[in-house]
Parts: sequence; structure tokens; C-alpha cells
Amino acid sequence: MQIDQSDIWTGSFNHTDKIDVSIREQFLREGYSIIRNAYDTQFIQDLFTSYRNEHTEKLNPNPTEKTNLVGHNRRAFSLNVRASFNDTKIYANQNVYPLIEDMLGEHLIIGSYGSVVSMPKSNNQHVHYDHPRLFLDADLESLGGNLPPYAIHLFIPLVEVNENNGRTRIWPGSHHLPSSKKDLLIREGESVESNLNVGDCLILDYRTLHAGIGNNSSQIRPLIYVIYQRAWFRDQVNYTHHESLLITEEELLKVPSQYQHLFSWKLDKYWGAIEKR
Ligand SMILES: O=C(O)CCC(=O)C(=O)O
Repeated sequence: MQIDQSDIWTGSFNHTDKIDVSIREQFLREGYSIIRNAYDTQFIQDLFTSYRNEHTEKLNPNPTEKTNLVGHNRRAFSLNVRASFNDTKIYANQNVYPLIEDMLGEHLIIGSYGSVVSMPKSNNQHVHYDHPRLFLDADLESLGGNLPPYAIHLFIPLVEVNENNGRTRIWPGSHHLPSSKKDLLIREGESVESNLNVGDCLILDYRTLHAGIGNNSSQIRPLIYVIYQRAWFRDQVNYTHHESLLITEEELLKVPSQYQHLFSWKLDKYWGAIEKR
């Protein structure tokens, strides 16, 4: 289901004054939501320019360095939290962050910050969950499957995403199903895909089945990702080849104090501070 701008602010609001309960309910039910016009388009266009300037080698069609692949011609790399990328307009956007904070709790952290870029002529990505299930299928079934999210993947496209350059295919509701149903779901389950305009974003439960579709265009199709998670969760599978989060003490001090906890877990100096808060 897509949420249009007209729908965003018209539902019943909760205490933060920032959250449309209908988006929250749809996310919890379907395992994803699209938030239209969440970002200023000029801001995203400028960010794309900085991104290209900073990552020429990673975006090089014939890179001299080894790239980290998450599918055929689909590269993933971390973004340093610095300069244009150390900006609350990205990681604490007021059209997105209050909703995520509401679903993960105030002690949430940013586990990973980076980009996935689908290069021209990439193939369809393998269908995947972002992380193996935390609980065995039997446990999940006895709990009725309805556990709340522990991590939420925010994708911010730096260009328009469409059928030609490859949308993200999503299996709604798959976040609540045991992994033994995965093959059946891929074969027979309903999947959805949506175009995204510059300024829109996609939020995805870490448990929802999805896959990036191949890029048939001649241009790169970059997404920025921010992974918000409960403070106790550590991703065990995705960061064996690249850093999950790159931030220095100096950059942390540039983050407004109310958001520093999102990043400080990564710096040894602050280790354990979460428990003391
Ligand atoms: O490229 C996409 O649309 C999705 C990428 C993705 O799901 C991933 O790398 O985990």
C-alpha cells in the first residue's frame, strides 16, 4: 500500500504530533510503507552531487578496488557520517524519524549507514530477509508471529526509481511468517513494487522479504540506507565485508545532543552508556 502526501497528516495523531497512526498501522501490518515527499527534493539532488563526488571510485563502472556486492552489479558501501552526510535532515528527518522512534522506542540506535547502488544492467537481486529470523519457527508460531519490529531499514533514493532502473519488490506481510514459508511465498505469494520520486522514501521491516529489481537503464540507481534498530540488536550477517557505521568522535560532537545516542554506541568511549541513560 502506498501513502500519498495527502494521506500523511490527515489521520489521527498520537502524542508526538508527528505520526500518522495509519502509516504506523500499515507498516506493522504489511512490513513496509512508502512515505511520499518526506525529503526536500533540492536537498536530495544536492546530496546526490556530494555522493557522486565523494564516491567516484565506488561508482566507477570498472573499479580498480574490490567492491562489496549484494547481488549482480549491485554494490553496497558505508557512508562516512561527515560533511553532507552528517545531517539530521537525513537520519532524523521529521517526516520519518518520529514514526520510527515510536515503533522502536526512544533508545533506538542507527546500526548501519550506507548506500546500495544498482549499476547499469544489474540483474534482479536474490529475494531475501535482511537478517535470519531471531526466533525459531516453532517459537514464532507459538507467539502468533506478531512480534514488533526490532530493526527498520530506511531507503532514500537519490534518483527517481521506476520500472526501467529497477524498483524494490516487496512481499507484504512476510515479516510475520516463519522462514520455512519463504520459498512458498516467493513462488506463490503476492508481491508489490512502487515507483519512488526524489523526496520519497521506503521503510521496510528488517524481517520483510524483498529484492531489488534489475537496472535496465544506462544510469546508476543509488539508494541511501539508514538502519534503525533497538539498542540490543546487532546485525550478525551483513557487515563482514564493510563497516556498518563510520563515525568519529569529532563528527559525533556535531550531531545535535538529542540524536547523539543514535551513533555513540559505535565509539568505545561510550560503550555501556545506553544502560546508564
Ligand atoms: O536495491 C534494492 O532495491 C534493495 C537492496 C537491498 O534490499 C539490499 O541490498 O539489502
